[in-house]
Amino acid sequence: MGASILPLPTFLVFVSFFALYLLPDPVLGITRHYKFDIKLQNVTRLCHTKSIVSVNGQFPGPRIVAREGDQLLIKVVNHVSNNISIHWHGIRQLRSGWADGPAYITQCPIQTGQSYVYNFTIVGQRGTLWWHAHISWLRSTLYGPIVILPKRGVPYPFAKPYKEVPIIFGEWFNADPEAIITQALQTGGGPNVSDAYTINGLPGPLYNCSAIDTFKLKVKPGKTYLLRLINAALNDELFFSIANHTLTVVDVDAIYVKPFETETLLITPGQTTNVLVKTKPNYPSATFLMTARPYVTGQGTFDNSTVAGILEYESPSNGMHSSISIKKLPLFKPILPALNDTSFATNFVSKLRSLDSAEYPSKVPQKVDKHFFFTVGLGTSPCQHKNQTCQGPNGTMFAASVNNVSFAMPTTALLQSHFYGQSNGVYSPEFPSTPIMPFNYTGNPPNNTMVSNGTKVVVLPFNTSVELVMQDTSILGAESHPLHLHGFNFFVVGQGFGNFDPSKDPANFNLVDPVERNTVGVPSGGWVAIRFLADNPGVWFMHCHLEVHTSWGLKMAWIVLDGKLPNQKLLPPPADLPKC
Ligand SMILES: *[C@@H]1O[C@H](CO)[C@@H](O)[C@H](O)[C@H]1NC(C)=O
Ligand SMILES: *[C@@H]1O[C@H](CO)[C@@H](O)[C@H](O)[C@H]1NC(C)=O
Ligand SMILES: *[C@@H]1O[C@H](CO)[C@@H](O)[C@H](O)[C@H]1NC(C)=O
Ligand SMILES: *[C@@H]1O[C@H](CO)[C@@H](O)[C@H](O)[C@H]1NC(C)=O
Ligand SMILES: *[C@@H]1O[C@H](CO)[C@@H](O)[C@H](O)[C@H]1NC(C)=O
Ligand SMILES: *[C@@H]1O[C@H](CO)[C@@H](O)[C@H](O)[C@H]1NC(C)=O
Ligand SMILES: *[C@@H]1O[C@H](CO)[C@@H](O)[C@H](O)[C@H]1NC(C)=O
Ligand SMILES: *[C@@H]1O[C@H](CO)[C@@H](O)[C@H](O)[C@H]1NC(C)=O
Ligand SMILES: *[C@@H]1O[C@H](CO)[C@@H](O)[C@H](O)[C@H]1NC(C)=O
Ligand SMILES: *[C@@H]1O[C@H](CO)[C@@H](O)[C@H](O)[C@H]1NC(C)=O
Ligand SMILES: *[C@@H]1O[C@H](CO)[C@@H](O)[C@H](O)[C@H]1NC(C)=O
Ligand SMILES: *[C@@H]1O[C@H](CO)[C@@H](O)[C@H](O)[C@H]1NC(C)=O
Ligand SMILES: [Cu+2]
Repeated sequence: MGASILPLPTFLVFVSFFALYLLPDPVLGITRHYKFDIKLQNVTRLCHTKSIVSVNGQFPGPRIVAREGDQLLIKVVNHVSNNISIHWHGIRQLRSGWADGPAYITQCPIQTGQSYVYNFTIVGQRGTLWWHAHISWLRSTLYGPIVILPKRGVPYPFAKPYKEVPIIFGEWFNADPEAIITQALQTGGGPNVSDAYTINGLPGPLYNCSAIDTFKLKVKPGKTYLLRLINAALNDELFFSIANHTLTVVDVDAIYVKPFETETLLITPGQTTNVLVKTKPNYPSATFLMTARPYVTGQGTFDNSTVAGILEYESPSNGMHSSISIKKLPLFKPILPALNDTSFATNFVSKLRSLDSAEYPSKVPQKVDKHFFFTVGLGTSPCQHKNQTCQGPNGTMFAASVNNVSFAMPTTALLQSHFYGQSNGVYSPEFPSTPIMPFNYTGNPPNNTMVSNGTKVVVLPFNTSVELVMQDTSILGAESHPLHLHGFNFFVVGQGFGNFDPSKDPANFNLVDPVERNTVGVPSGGWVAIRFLADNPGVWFMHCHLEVHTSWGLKMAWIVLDGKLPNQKLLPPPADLPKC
């Protein structure tokens, strides 16, 4: 039928006007409903079957797909004996702190048989984030991707990929991770390490009894794929590479960056990285491994194994490569940096810059209202068992702290206490803004390695512009710590090795196009400086995303007070908010 232009009948104009009126506004976004049933599921990996806590019987858990501007209503129903809470990692949660999820910080846990609807809107973010349990070590099996597409009709600032594929790294334990952390906290020693790393839940062919459990990415030649990488491992930063294929980094933590090419990338727990991969123009006579293994700076034992998936070119229809012949093709394996390659790590993170275009300007605070200097690292606490030695250093228990305060978890949620003005006996607003006893943070360890403890927070007036320097300590050996801040993105304005020098280092800060993100690695034996605007009222957790360090107390919270205007205030709690 040829094209002909006809005047629209009046009734059609009416209908289309009405339809437009009734259809969701593409700019404001739509409401998307999800239901998460938390239940047990049997899973077999490495020839070992065990019962895991999962969402909707899926491992890894279901993918959430939304557009920037959409509202999400996610009903979480707890059918297991564990207490549960779910965190939407990296979502800003503007005024909706009740939906953030860390147990005993913004909510009491969802107890057995209970449910809670997480209600939040995605504002000003597009890329990849993820969700995970935020209580004890349950996130070892409770995690999944959050894919945030740009608003309808808004293109990516790079060529539209042919396909998009989430790739989520995890850590598999043959034993029950809850038993592992319980045992470690009792003995005071380091927890048992994992048995494998996983890609989309699968360890891959480099482990015994695991070849069938291999993630395969089937590709066509001459196309561009967008890989949405997420590090959901419990305790390990990871190097990642694909043999014979270059990665172009375009987005981290749901913020666009200036694109750059790399053969290998580093991703800490809590971080996400979107990369473009261009496939070869013609069918290669080969298949290619994609692998990940840890970057480790600490002194404890760790899982040094390698997870692998396969990048496989689909058989062309002309039959030149049958699926049988593909199996006989040579297999190429990428070469990853040494497990302790700090110079690679430093070089990689120095390439990350925010896009800072007219459309996506970098809004790094130029002036600072409040400066903070926090030491982060390990220490010890006295053995809790009378007449027994503990398995931490010199018979003590491992601990970890920020400014020597090891965070003591409250038994009720901080956000409720704050909202109802009942902080008494729950938390104190006395978190030190600098170390109480300065020392040579990266020099010889001090004689006294014991930490103090308490439930202390920093209170910030609305719209305070904050600069925070986080300094690694060498008390039990220098170590890189991926610090994650809830409720905000921050700008990484500087970093370096040794002790931060407030008289010299700020002169080198990048206040033009620093990378904006929600999780940053504090360099091993060094420091990192971040800036953020405290424009989101609520209680916001900040912690190391190496779960064992969080368990040992490397965590604290910020309270951002309400502003004066009505739209600068935390909303009241939802009626179904769980109680302690
Ligand atoms: C898991 O396996 C055990 C032992 O075979 C069985 O008793 C249990 O019902 C299974 N659980 C589920 C959720 O399938
Ligand atoms: C979700 O939160 C918004 C406020 O941000 C509120 O207006 C709305 O009623 C809530 N929706 C549900 C289903 O609770
Ligand atoms: C941790 O490893 C030790 C030594 O292999 C073992 O005896 C212990 O049972 C393990 N703990 C857990 C909780 O699996
Ligand atoms: C893959 O890379 C290796 C090492 O650089 C090289 O020897 C090999 O020829 C490449 N293979 C293909 C199919 O590109
Ligand atoms: C991993 O650790 C084991 C035991 O400590 C060791 O035998 C092995 O060589 C290590 N592998 C790598 C790749 O470093
Ligand atoms: C990294 O490990 C290798 C051996 O595994 C060691 O020779 C080297 O000194 C280490 N490098 C650093 C910077 O610790
Ligand atoms: C600990 O040792 C002291 C003396 O050595 C003894 O009196 C006490 O009963 C012991 N306590 C426990 C809990 O074993
Ligand atoms: C443990 O004790 C030894 C010897 O007394 C000492 O050299 C070392 O520094 C101590 N380590 C810690 C972590 O306290
Ligand atoms: C801190 O210790 C390091 C390593 O021992 C040393 O090089 C540095 O000079 C010390 N710094 C100060 C200020 O004492
Ligand atoms: C630390 O211990 C050493 C040896 O026991 C001692 O010489 C030194 O004075 C102590 N340093 C401090 C700051 O107490
Ligand atoms: C916390 O500190 C108090 C002293 O302020 C101490 O009695 C208690 O044992 C500490 N708790 C832990 C878990 O270290
Ligand atoms: C679950 O959370 C409630 C409220 O904090 C607490 O009283 C209870 O002991 C917890 N139960 C388990 C199994 O951890
Ligand atoms: Cu840490």
